[in-house]
Amino acid sequence: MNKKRVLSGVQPTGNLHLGNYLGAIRNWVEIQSEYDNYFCVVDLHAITVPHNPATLAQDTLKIAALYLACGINLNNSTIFVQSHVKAHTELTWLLNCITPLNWLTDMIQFKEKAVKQGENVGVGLLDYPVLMAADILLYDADKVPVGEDQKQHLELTRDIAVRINHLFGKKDQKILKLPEPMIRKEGARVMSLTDGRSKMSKSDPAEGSRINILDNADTIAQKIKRCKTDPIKGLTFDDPDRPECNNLLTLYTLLSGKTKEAVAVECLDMGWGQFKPLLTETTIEALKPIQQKYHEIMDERSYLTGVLGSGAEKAAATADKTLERVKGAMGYLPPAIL
Ligand code: AQP
Repeated sequence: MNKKRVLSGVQPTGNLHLGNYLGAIRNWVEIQSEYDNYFCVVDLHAITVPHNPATLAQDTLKIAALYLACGINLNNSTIFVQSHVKAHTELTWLLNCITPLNWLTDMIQFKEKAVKQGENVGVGLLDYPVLMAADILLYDADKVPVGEDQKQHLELTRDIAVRINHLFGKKDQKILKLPEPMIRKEGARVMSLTDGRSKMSKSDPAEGSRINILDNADTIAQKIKRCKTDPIKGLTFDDPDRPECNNLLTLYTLLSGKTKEAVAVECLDMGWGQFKPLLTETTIEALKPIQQKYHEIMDERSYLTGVLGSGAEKAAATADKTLERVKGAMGYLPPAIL
């Protein structure tokens, strides 16, 4: 029986943090053997906010190396760079033309990021979810493992697929497959270290708000030492008045591999002076093997570019078929076969 297909990706913008790892990549690794997986570095998304051309290529390689370092296995998974597969931009155009404008202006992430960009907000930021829909629909993905922040974009992807099927499909013949989000409860929303009510994010100007996967031991220790806590003794999950406490306990649970119940008992009578060194040690130990592997892979540049070259070839073969199917349904004249 054919395995169901998974697609997901991360933008090469800045450093990957624990939110990206626990909300997305770690879950990819855990489920990968059950699925046929496509994991892309979504570099076209990276320019929807101002970017640095001098670092984009290197950042793209870094994310691909981190996928491998975190445990993505090439026996189950294809790793590729989004801009290497031309069908992504072409399908985006076709989808743009059937997507109502108000579907995009309603997107929460657009509204939040547009405020930060002020008058310089570009059309690309508004169109980001349509590009994301193309990324997913090109691969006939069944499941899309993401963090909670992407749920609305997944719903939009489904709406766009329904619209294409409705406008151009035949009764029993769907053109595009409707994907489902795969959002794990634990780690779906890792919060900032400086404000337990906002999500940990690459674009937060406060470096101390996040722990990056590649942070060294001293940096991790400093960030945890300075992170926001509260004056209450005894640490508990799920208290709405203690968002920082819930977030730090959740990080400890996920990084230690212990159950929530075991952590609740272990930390019930602890103060922050006892808990912070424990979280620091656990974080450093959890990230150490990933960091070691990452540096080995980055030192073997030709191996990495080889992985991305064959990944792009395999991805393009799949994506081109979907693109042709959509163009055929929309009535395009196929190119002449010479
Ligand atoms: N804080 C988070 N908790 C859980 N999951 C998260 N993700 C991002 N932040 C968290 C998930 O990581 C994946 C990659 O997302 P991306 O590359 O699109 O990154 P992003 O959303 O741009 O990451 P940031 O840090 O949130 O960046 P900015 O600051 O630009 O908004 C996705 O699956 C996402 O859900």
